[in-house]
Amino acid sequence: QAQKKIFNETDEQKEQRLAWWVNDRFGMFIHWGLYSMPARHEWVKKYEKMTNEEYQKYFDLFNPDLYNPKEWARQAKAAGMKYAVITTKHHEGFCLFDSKFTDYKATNTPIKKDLIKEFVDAFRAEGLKVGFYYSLIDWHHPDFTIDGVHPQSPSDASKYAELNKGRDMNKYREYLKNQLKELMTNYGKIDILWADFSYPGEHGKGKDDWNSLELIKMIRKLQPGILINNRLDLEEYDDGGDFVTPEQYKVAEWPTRNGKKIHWETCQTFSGSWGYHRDETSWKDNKQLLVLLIETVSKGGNLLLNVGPTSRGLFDYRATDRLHDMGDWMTVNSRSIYGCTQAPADIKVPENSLLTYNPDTKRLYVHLLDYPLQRFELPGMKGKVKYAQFLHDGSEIKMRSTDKGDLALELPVHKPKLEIPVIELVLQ
Ligand code: H79
Repeated sequence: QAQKKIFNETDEQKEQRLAWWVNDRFGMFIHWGLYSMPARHEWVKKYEKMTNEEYQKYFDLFNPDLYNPKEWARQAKAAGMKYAVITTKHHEGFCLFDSKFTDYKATNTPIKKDLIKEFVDAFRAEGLKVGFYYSLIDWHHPDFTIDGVHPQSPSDASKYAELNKGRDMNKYREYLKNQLKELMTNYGKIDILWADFSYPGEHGKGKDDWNSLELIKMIRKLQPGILINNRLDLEEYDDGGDFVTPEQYKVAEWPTRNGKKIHWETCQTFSGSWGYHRDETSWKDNKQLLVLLIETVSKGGNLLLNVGPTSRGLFDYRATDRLHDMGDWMTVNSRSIYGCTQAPADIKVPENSLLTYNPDTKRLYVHLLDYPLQRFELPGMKGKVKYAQFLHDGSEIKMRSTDKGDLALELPVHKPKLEIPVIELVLQ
């Protein structure tokens, strides 16, 4: 089958470019903008059909006086995250960075700072990789045409043409290009560009509206090592995106393209919305979050877990608590995450567990979701295991034969004091 390609890069070169990301597995998403002030979802402007005038109060008063990205970086790192992707601009159009091409930016609010510059410096200093989320959609720019996702979009689509008189997507395309050029030029090395999102169709926007082909070429030229997600609507090309991005749902199995397993990263929230939401009560608990991470790696993917900082510039205590608890688990169990992937297909998944596998060390990790009573059977593993131990304390787990002559482990009666204990099996 003929492959349509944009770049001259071999599969091997691509794997090298993505090697750090495949190894690291776990990153932090950060959604921060004016919407942290209403604190009721980052789509509030659309959901409540606010005009620019109604939304202006947030811009006039935006003053995150407690912003300290060093503390954010510390918390991300302590949770075991290795990279972070921040919203430089979300759909509302507000830029956290200092752009020459708009006045609608943080430097013109009471905080008067390039928040992205400080973010990049702080996260780099902690040894974390840095990514930029950039919204292709813009609900503030006067040339962005009103369509199905715009706050001012009327229910009757025949009214779009009238409303869009005076709006010029050519100018908006120039704006996109100019801003992405700034982001790819003014902040040093950038590891990820996370564009969001395309919705091709009659009342939507896609590659021709953004000029995606030109954008992706410019981005890769300015940042040759960068990874780019798949939301520029360039799916017809084999290399129109480096990884797919299942958002807020669980993939049934490792995603494929033309029958081949592909790179993927699921992005997930703590509580449903991405921006800070004061009143949301649907927060996932520690076990759910750990299962999310482990299950993702067990299917060969990455997890980008989101925090929505408050308008004062802090992580909400509910986020801080959860990051802290994940960090406690990661401190002793990260070996089952970093450098790991799906277990070989011939290995049977034991009951109530999730498997990950490190192909370099040939170690298999059994995550015990429901702690079994004493005997734990590993069907089909007889003669394949050299040594078994708990990962959190490196204590030996004795192996024995089952009645059927298979392999079983002798676990202590009491569950070790951690949410999901992990058994490390050193394979022959
Ligand atoms: O930034 C976060 C979200 O705000 C943003 N992506 C994450 C990372 C996002 N929110 N929703 N979506 C992406 C997908 C939304 C799809 C829909 Fe529609 C918008 C469904 C209905 C309105 C666009 C228009 C697709 C169908 C109609």
